[in-house]
Amino acid sequence: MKKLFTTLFASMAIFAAVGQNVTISPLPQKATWGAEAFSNDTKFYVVGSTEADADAIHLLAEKLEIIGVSNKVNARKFFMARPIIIGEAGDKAVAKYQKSIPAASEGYYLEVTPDKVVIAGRDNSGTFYGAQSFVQMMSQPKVMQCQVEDYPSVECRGVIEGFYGNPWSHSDRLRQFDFYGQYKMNTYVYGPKDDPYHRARWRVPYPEKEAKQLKELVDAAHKNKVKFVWAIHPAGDIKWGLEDYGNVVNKLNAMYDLGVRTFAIFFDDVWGEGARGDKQAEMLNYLTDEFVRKHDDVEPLIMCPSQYNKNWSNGDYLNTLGTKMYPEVRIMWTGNSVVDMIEENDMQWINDQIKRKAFIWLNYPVNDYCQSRLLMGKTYGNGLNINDMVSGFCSNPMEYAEASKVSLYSIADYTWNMPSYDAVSSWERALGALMPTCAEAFRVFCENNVDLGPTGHGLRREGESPNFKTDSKEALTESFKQLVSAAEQVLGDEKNHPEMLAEIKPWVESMRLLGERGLAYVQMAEAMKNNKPETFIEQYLLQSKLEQEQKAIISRNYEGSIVKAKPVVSGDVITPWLNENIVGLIKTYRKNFTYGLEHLPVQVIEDGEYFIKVNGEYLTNANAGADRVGDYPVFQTERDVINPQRQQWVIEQNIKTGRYKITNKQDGRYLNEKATFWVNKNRNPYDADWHTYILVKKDGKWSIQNAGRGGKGFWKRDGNRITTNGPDDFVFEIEKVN
Ligand code: LOG
Repeated sequence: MKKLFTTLFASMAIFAAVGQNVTISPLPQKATWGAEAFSNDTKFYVVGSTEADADAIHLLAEKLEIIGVSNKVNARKFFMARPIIIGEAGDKAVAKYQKSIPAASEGYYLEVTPDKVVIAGRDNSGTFYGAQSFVQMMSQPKVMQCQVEDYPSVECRGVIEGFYGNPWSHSDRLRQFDFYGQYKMNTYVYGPKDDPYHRARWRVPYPEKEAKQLKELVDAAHKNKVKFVWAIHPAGDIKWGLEDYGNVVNKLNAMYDLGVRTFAIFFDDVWGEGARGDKQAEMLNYLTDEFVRKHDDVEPLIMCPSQYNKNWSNGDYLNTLGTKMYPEVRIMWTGNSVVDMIEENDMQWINDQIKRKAFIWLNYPVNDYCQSRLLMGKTYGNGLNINDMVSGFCSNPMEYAEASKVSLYSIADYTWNMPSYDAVSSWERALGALMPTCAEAFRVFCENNVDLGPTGHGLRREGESPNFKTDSKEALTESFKQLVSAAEQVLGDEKNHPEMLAEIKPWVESMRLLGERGLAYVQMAEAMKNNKPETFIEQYLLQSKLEQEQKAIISRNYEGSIVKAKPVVSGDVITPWLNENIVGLIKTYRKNFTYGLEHLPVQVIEDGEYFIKVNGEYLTNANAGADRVGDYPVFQTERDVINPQRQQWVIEQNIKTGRYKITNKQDGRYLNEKATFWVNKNRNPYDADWHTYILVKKDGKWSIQNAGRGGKGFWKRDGNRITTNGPDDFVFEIEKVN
């Protein structure tokens, strides 16, 4: 995290000097700022429009007040307007500025003085980006004098729609392309896992309607200087050999006819035959010969390997690709694991393996593996010095296209100007750019949707819910009120960014209810302190009702939706805190009051320390090893008099969920759903999907039953240990330790 803050002050200082918070995003490579040049209602005429990039001219005409075109500066008839002199290196209009244009492709020179604007690109994209920068300047209160020399750090910058779940809609994608154009991202890889014509039915051509829409997308992307890379995922059932290679060529040709000029072949998430490196290399070479080289306007292929991260790489696979596949084929890479941030050493390693610069597929902010969470936090952790080590850097986002823009905005910043990237200030600018009329409330929302909790992929995001303070009643009230009022503001701002709101609404609603539950909790605590059981029960019931409402929320459920999620807000800070503290209050209340107990959840066994026995034998932690996972406890005939704590078990119940936690008194390890020891403190055995069981009592004996994804099996004694797939056996004797 430290890295996050170091460059912030440097970049703020530049802005402070000219009295303006935001200038150009992504931050330009070189910029000198002067005093105010003119006001933002200035009219312009364009010099150079016949030769300059048509998309740039179109953009200026759309966003600014352009009253005409001219072939020279100082055109009399436009005497109230200022000239925008525009063109690419070599064009007549910008000949005078030739030397100032950066040499790098997509670079541009932008000069603003009180009497003119110069936009001179290295190439068409450069001119377009120069125009975008100027349009941004014109949207700010003051238009400052400047000289900007700007160019990208990374060659291919952008997004890979590569997630499982609901693919983006047509209009989502159209809005994305405008956004990429605006923030200078030049690459969009089309590879939604659940588009059947991309993966499951890759041999089948798109039906007419879908093909027409794709054509529209390709055109819209190109207008924004975005390369539309169409990907095919044949790996699931590919038959190595000419017949299927021909099927791929046919499909690529069909996509070529729709305007696609860059193509990708994916082999991720397959095992067995489809994952063979030698065959993949053979096929990619074949496609290069028989398809790419048959066209003079098709770029080298991009491929996603089966071993696309270091954790999953073994044997000779990467080396085979590296040596056998034509060097121009670009190879994708997600890092040291599936979900990872990328640093210099990691790039060194993979580039050595594949003998070329890897094309980064960053699995952030994708949430297809943690669907209850929205990832709205800062995009941090990638090295700031890897720009020359990558052939591309694309982010795999969430199925929520608008919500993903918080992170994509930073991906644009990072890939355009890597050395100056600052995750904090970039995130701040994103909030203002995306939700300008409720940026503060939106900020609260984003701050409370940061971490993704424990997942198989291991990525965590720091800094969730920074304003959550629990040290006093006032602080708590303030914290919960902030959630409610921010939610209400965002929900009330429907016109601001309706597409964004439509996506995040379930999470915003959930945040409001979380805040209201918190306020009810504060009342419960107060009522108990002041000896008011009626108020306690009343607030408890209110809290329960709000919780039911919260639990009933599901993410958008439009027609054709294949994935629905139950939103979780502040899943690692406020939600668990509140749940635990409500349970704590209820337990204390039970001990001290009698009023209204029938409304509260029932405690079946009192929290405490117990012996667990079967046929008079004691369950014990066979070997102490507080850090060992996967051992199992065993039975001993005798009472352990030397280490009595080995046979003692702390049994606690979360009375709201009814689930138990059984921990060994001696070493603190808890039993998971397999009745083996678990020490991972990040998993809460009360709530976690897996580590969950309940205790049931009948005729004086106890049964332990799984209650999570581990199934509904009962625990039983099996030889010297316990297994968890038994019948409905009441075999346990549970005896309080005195
Ligand atoms: C998939 C990707 C998915 C992501 C995150 C790659 C190359 N493939 O584990 O489609 O969105 O992880 O769940 C993947 O990342 N597989």
